[in-house]
Amino acid sequence: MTAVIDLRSDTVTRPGPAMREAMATAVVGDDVIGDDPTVKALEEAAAAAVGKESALFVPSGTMANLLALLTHCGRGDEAIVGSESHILHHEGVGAPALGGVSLRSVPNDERGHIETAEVTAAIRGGSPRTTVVCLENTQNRRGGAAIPVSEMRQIAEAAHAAGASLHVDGARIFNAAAALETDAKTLLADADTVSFCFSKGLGAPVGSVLTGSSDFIERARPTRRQLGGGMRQSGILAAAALYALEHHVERLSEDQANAKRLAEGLASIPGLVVDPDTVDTNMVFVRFDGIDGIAFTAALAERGVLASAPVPGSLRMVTHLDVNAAGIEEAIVQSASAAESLANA
Ligand code: TLP
Repeated sequence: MTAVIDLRSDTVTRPGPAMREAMATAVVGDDVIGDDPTVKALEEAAAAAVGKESALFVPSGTMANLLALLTHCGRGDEAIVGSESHILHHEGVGAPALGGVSLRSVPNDERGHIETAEVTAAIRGGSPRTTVVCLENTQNRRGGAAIPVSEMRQIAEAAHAAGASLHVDGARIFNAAAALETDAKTLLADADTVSFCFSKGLGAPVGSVLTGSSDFIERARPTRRQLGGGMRQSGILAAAALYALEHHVERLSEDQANAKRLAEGLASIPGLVVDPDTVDTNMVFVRFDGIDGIAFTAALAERGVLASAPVPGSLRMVTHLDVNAAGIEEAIVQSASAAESLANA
């Protein structure tokens, strides 16, 4: 059998030889003491890439979002999040559990959009008090949809008018920028804070950042320590992230073309329901018509193609730098074979 084609997530990528070389040769210090030059270089480059003053390197996207909420909100304050946000569904209820922050959700529609009026209506000024509105871009549980600048701007204005801040969970913000044919700075111009990940489509093994004003980041720093996120010779990880930022942003459009091709191929297979027009970035969500989704996922895995199911009732395939165009064609062939085996069962 050929090598496994792992489309469970873009988090599964492994560092290639050039990235490993950058890690092996990184100049490091002790970042908790504040003297790791590679971490400092990464934080500067990351802040610049999204047009913010400062950045803080953290182990995960979950910690970056948690730090954002713990810094924007005091105990008893409220954060507004999308009903399909990663913060609400996949981050272990961190901000409520650890910071006494309440999460109030506003609806994400089928394509991940949030109505500005819903945000305005949800913001509260008394007790509880809304101190931050969170947007996710790309919108993972809504097919990896890219949320346009105009929507980001309107929601930022609504938040700011009510005295709240805007935090963007931009785990895959460079995928969004590529899909919208803009740059991350433009897309994030109205955001107060932004988190993004090196360990997803950018292909680094570990790491995310929280970015924002220098004052905000200095307030977040002691909380990172409190959460156990202070890392020592983390320049080794930062070197991989820096390599990713320098070499793997431009190529994200390849992953997105592969996702489109995958969606088109899957759409022609009886029993699979996919709309290629809804594929904005590197995710393809598949629904089923007359086929059992769990049995299909298992049949596909037997054929060497792995997919995941973060949203019940659908299957997700995510393209990334470890799967090329030939791998995508193979995934389509094996999907057809898996679907046929179940139709004939
Ligand atoms: N998402 C993972 C899973 O947790 C679902 C994935 O495979 O897509 N924000 C967004 C929008 C994310 O998609 C993720 C990870 C995170 C934050 C958290 O990042 P990590 O896993 O680094 O904590």
